[in-house]
Amino acid sequence: MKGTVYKSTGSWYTVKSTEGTFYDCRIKGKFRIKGIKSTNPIAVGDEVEFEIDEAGDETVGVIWAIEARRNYIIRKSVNLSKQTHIIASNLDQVFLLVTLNNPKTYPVFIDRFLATAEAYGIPATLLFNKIDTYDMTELGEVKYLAELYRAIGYTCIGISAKTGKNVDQVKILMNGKTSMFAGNSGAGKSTLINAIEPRLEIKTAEISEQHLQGQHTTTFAEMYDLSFEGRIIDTPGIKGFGVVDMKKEEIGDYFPEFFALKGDCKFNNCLHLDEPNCAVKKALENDQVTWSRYKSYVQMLTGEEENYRTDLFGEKK
Ligand SMILES: Nc1nc2c(ncn2[C@@H]2O[C@H](COP(=O)(O)OP(=O)(O)OP(=O)(O)O)[C@@H](O)[C@H]2O)c(=O)[nH]1
Ligand SMILES: [Mg+2]
Ligand SMILES: [Zn+2]
Repeated sequence: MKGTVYKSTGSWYTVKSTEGTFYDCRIKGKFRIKGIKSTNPIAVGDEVEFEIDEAGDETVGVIWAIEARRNYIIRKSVNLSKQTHIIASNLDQVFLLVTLNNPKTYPVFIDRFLATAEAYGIPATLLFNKIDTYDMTELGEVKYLAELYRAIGYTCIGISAKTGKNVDQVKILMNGKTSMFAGNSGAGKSTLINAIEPRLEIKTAEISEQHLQGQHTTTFAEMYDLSFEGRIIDTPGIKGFGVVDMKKEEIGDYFPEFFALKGDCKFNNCLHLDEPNCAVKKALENDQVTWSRYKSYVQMLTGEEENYRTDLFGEKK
């Protein structure tokens, strides 16, 4: 039988068969997927082949094959720095929920996320959530950020998952697609899914008063069918996306506004650092490229990752 993985807890997988029945499955043997050292061999979104094993009264599926992935989003594993964790695969698009505070989403986090999506060729949209809580200054900041990222080519929407403001616009974008919501813990991913599909009643939780951060309420990625055409994947809050094995010369290509200028750099392998006649540096001086984007780029390039590595993924306490 063939099916799609809707949930994975590491030892159990929920698979929806092509006929539309859900099965609890385990995996058979070891899956080694070429080129990826991952802590989870099978992820949400994977297309798999499985067979039904009748053990006594129990019906258990056994996954024995996985189809090639169209794409996937990963994060680095917490303890095994060389290993990666696949968050989800076979995505049509990804949405990043950005919040100015409670929790604060840092620009470098946004830029890493966008570069990761570019690297895997997945269209990305930024959702500035919790706009019901912002004062004029903060709304101005949202406007500034939205304009910055729109100028690069990303769709940006200011929303409130709580009041439902502009959620319709998100629904329109989700129509007919498999989407993933990503963002820091507490940014409102699960709340937004509930706003879109109230019957799902996904668990959400208040921001911790002590740390002004989310509490890692969602612990496993899970896919849900929507009542309109489309599927959504809720994911646990993460602090960083891993772009593993990205070559130095490649990173600039995942910053679309840099990539557009690359042809005007003197050297075709220009890293936009100290090379002479660099079009990106020139654009930076003319304010056509923003410093925040450039800073994120340099940080990714120089592997200034200490914080990023150690601060990667707050495990459920
Ligand atoms: N005021 C306001 N609160 C919101 C909004 N969206 C989410 N929240 C609140 O933020 C808190 C965290 O929301 P969750 O949906 O649990 O966040 P999450 O991104 O799923 O977090 P994790 O599962 O931990 O990754 C909850 O108390 C929500 O009610 C919003 O638009 N406005
Ligand atoms: Mg959640
Ligand atoms: Zn250059």
